[in-house]
Amino acid sequence: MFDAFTKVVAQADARGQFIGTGEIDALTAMVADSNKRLDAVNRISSNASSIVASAARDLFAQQPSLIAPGGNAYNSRRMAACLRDMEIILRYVTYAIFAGDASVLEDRCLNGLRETYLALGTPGASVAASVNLMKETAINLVNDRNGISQGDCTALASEIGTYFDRAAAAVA
Ligand code: PEB
Repeated sequence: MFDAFTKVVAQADARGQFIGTGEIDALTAMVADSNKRLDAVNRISSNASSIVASAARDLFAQQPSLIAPGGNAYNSRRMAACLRDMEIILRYVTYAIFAGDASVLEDRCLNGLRETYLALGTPGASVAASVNLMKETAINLVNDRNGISQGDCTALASEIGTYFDRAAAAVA
């Protein structure tokens, strides 16, 4: 599990080299923008249950067979497991945003998840759809200019998008 700094250290060490100016510049830019990063993590984390609930509502509206008899989210036990899975994935995405690195998400959440869903008979494409729905809400929340210092969050929003994309691609 790396953050943006330890990842640079590990890569430099693997090459047997000092940390280069390009890497220092990139990390300097990241530090300069770190309040935006922490605000984004805070906004997503403190709205996690509504992000999950609204994505789940949209998913089941788009794919009603999931909650019909025989569907993988049919009955309250499976519905609970589904909402829990969405929350777990969102939680690891917030860790990746916080760390500025996807390895925590990859290693502790996505690694083997496709195989788990295959074994469970859970449709991975539907899980990916739920991740994309959460992505939409989370990024809108990050870009909401109300009640926050104004600034350019374009780069951060697209970085956040890549973590959701990795999660969706891992199970699709
Ligand atoms: C992954 N999900 C489920 C299980 C596991 C995970 C290990 C089996 C054990 C259990 O039921 O608790 N656990 C989860 C995860 C991590 C982890 C992400 C990462 C660290 O440790 N069903 C649907 C939807 C989708 C869904 C498409 C979007 O129709 C999810 C929600 N996951 C779902 C369901 C089950 C499940 C289990 C319904 C229960 C399946 C079953 O028991 O038949």
